[in-house]
Amino acid sequence: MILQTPEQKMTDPTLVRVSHDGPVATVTIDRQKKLNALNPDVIRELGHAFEGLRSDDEIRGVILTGAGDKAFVAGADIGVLARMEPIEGVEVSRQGQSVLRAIETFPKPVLAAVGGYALGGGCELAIACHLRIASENARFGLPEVGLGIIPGYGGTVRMARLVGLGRALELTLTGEMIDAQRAEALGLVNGVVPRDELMERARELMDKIVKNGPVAINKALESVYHALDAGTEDALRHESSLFGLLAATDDMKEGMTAFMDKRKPEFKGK
Ligand code: CO8
Repeated sequence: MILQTPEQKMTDPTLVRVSHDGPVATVTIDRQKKLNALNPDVIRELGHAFEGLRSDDEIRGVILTGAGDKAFVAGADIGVLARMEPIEGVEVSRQGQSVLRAIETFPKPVLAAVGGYALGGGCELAIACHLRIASENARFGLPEVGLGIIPGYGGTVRMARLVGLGRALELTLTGEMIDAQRAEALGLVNGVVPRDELMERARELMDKIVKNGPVAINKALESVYHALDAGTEDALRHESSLFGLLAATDDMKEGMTAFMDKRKPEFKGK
């Protein structure tokens, strides 16, 4: 069953916008009056946005952000959660998890540009992305326990992997917010920048990635994430297989030829 708020029934047309600029797409969650809180419509549109970008050969990287200056995403919609029955709770959690998992396993790099609150499901969404850059006014936290629930979009799984067990437990059990500087110190974000430079600096970071061989970037992501779930020997063999596979690509020939010719490579993603 899909839970709906009364407000949603009035059909909110576009809660997730996608724009393209060269090889980089920007996905913007736009539900500003509720600080971009994730309701089932936002989750569904977010899933569709990434589905569309997955097969778009022009796109080599995605920046995910929230509209407005105040929030990336202030969490799952508490109005929806408040009316949740147990079975629905499982379903709603699984629906959100599958969209976040599609982002985590997205074949191209996904960078979260966090310009304000990233709380609860919003923080979980940010850590499902491959990289994060935050504005100075960003705030992170997993306040779920203060509402009598636990993170249900993968936060109890991904946070410890990202920042370590002790730090993840501190965030999860206190439910307290941390500022961008502390998030950077914990390794929760890759950088902190002034709010008005957020999108520009996110793009600069993404440009440093998408100038590299697209197939290599894809296989690097695959190898790193495979290793998180695999034993060491399996992970090393998997890395070798992917490494060998890249010898079959035009991109490898181009990358190495360009180095020897002392020019910049022009990768085709093949
Ligand atoms: N859900 C619904 N509405 C929200 C949410 C939210 N998470 N966050 C903010 N809003 C709404 C407010 O209710 C308010 O609406 P209205 O104007 O109609 O009253 C509007 O956004 C603006 O918010 P505030 O007036 O509260 O703005 P402030 O600047 O005073 O405060 C805060 C900003 C501190 C971010 C505050 O809004 C807040 O604490 N928000 C809730 C944060 C939170 O607890 N998030 C976690 C939610 S639980 C969750 O994410 C679980 C994820 C896993 C779910 C798995 C199964 C679905």
